[in-house]
Amino acid sequence: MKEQLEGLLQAALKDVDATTSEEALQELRIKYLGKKGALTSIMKGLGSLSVEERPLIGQLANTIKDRLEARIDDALTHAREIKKRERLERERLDVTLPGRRLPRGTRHPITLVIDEVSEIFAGLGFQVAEGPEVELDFYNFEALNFPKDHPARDMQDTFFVDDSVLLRTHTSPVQVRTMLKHTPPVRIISPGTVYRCDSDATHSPMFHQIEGFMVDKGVTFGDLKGILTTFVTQYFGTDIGVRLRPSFFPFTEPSAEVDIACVMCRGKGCRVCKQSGWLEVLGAGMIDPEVYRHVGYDPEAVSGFAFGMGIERIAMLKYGIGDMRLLFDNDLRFLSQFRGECG
Ligand code: 2NM
Repeated sequence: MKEQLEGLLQAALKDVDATTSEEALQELRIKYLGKKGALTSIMKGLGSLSVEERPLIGQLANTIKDRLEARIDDALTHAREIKKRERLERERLDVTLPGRRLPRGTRHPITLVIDEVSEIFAGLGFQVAEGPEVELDFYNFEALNFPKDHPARDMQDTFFVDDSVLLRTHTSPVQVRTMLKHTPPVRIISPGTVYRCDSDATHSPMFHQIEGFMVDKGVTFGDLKGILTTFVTQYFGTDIGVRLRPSFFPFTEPSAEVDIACVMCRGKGCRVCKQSGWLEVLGAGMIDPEVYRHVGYDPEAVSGFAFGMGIERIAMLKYGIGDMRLLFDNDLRFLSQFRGECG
């Protein structure tokens, strides 16, 4: 039995030495030391030994078991170590590799103009307000002193949903909503999308506006001129020429148009300014007392001015865009030329 045990030990050690995988080592442990293993089966013969031999063989069996156990544990530790090293090698990361550049989007020029103009008016104390594009006739026309038979209310210009609901034709209803909600002093600009039933090379049925207004005690036409001149020179350059011409709007009296010296020819006369040397950039005026009555302001106590501009036109002048349709085609070769930073 002693020879049997020593033979088993030699065979087992040889097996262990020849084995590298964790799974195979676990199987060897079962094969030699398990409940139905080789050692157990040899020890079944213990009962046939003499009383003197039995403890000696028992001791030998224990020693063999411990040695084998220790060898398998060592081999397992070694196998796990190798496996871990292989995994680390496989998953090796070169942290010095340069990163992959993500393609960056650009702001649409319409958004860019809205952001730039808002920034200038924010500096003059104005807040940005927005409102619904599907509007009530009351906010779009009635409260703004557009008489029922005014040409701007014609089916030709306005997309009606029904008798009293329409797509806003300007962002002025935002001013009306603001005045109904807040008492003076108020200083607001309202950028947004507007709709008019008009479509050709120079008119899109969907376009964009920025309007603004200011109402307080004692606001004068001088304030209008000062604020709008400040805006225009900050946006188009301090050396740009500015002039005001008399005009008409249903919601302002008196009304004016703000021109800048042509950005292309600087006032000499060219195709862009139709040889006049001037470009119209803003409509404006002192808010008509009739508007105040509709929103519950006292026209005797407060006064103010309002203004509006078409963003497509401003974008074309600012960025030298020759065809308005470029602003609606969304061709990336065009759009990617504008500034990438957002916000
Ligand atoms: C313009 C020109 C002149 C305007 C007036 C108002 C309101 F609601 F305060 F009466 N909002 N916007 C206005 C005035 C708009 O756009 C060419």
